[in-house]
Amino acid sequence: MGTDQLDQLRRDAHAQLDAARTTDELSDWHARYLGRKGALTDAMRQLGALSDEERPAFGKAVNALKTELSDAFEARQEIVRGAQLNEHLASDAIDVTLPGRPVDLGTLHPITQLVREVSSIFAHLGFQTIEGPEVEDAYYAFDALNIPKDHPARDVWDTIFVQSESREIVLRPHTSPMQVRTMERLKPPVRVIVPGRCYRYEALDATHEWHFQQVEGLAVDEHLTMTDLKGTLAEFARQLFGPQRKVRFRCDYFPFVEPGVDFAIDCMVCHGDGCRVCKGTGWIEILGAGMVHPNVLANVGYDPDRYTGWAFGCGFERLAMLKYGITDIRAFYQSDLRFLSQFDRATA
Ligand code: 2U9
Repeated sequence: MGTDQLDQLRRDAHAQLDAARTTDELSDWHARYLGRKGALTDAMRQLGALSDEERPAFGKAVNALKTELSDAFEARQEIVRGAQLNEHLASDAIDVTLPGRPVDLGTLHPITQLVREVSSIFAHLGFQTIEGPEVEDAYYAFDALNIPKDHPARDVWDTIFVQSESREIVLRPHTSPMQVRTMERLKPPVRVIVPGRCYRYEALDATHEWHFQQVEGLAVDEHLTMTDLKGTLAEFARQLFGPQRKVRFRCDYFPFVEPGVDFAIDCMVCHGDGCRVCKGTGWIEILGAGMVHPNVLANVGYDPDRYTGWAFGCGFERLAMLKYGITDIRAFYQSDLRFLSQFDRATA
């Protein structure tokens, strides 16, 4: 190979390099000219065949060409990469004028929304919300609440037992165990509400679930009377079901309160005339309540001669059914989005 051929090689190399448009074409070019088996390595190999006079000048020329082509390669590589990047940016560009794709957001379960609403109403009346364990010692679920072992009242709660040998452990049938625990821990005045999931061994139908959510409230202090109970519950019902609600208190029996009452509001559908919702009576019972039994106060170490208290308990599903006109309790726990997505206040 002579200087002429080297010149030709140089021209070809530059021409092909200028024609390379992609990184693949660039690496082919690199292999063809600068690679281990490329044209310049070939040219170097031919040095041996030259005469002593020709060799130094040719060797120098090949080395110079190698440097020149390497520099040219790097420069071209910059240009090709830049062009490819621009092409990508152009083809992936986002059209900010297009309307966005809708994102489906989940919503809070209707019962969760109601738990928050009830907690907020009672927070404004000075009550703290507390939560407790769903698996409980029978002492807290029954004995401490004035329902001794073998007492017939215990059968009223169709309890699910987790263990019954050495110690009776139950799935709590109401949230009352947590009020007992709270009273054991704190001195009066006590004002708490306890929302939470409860369990009962029930045959299922449109108004009975084996698990449901309940809220119970408890206030204990000196000089508390039934008037405090009546005022607080009336305020609660009016905030939840409308300010014009009439309320009714009637005698009832629960072992942990004395006297006990059932609490009703006038029917918000027929306003007392009688309809299907109120079963023709004009009244809807929404919760049970009463003055805390002195035995329950004594069980937690409060002096029943000094302190009095009142308490209430009600089922959230029943409240929600009344508030939203739902006729089957099972709808809450079937995870049917057609039902759940109707309660789409994002957060409450
Ligand atoms: C303590 C003392 C007293 C809570 C009360 C009721 C009346 C009541 C049921 C109604 C339907 C619950 O959802 S339901 O099954 N509850 O009628 N609950 S008084 O009394 C207490 C609670 C805790 C320490």
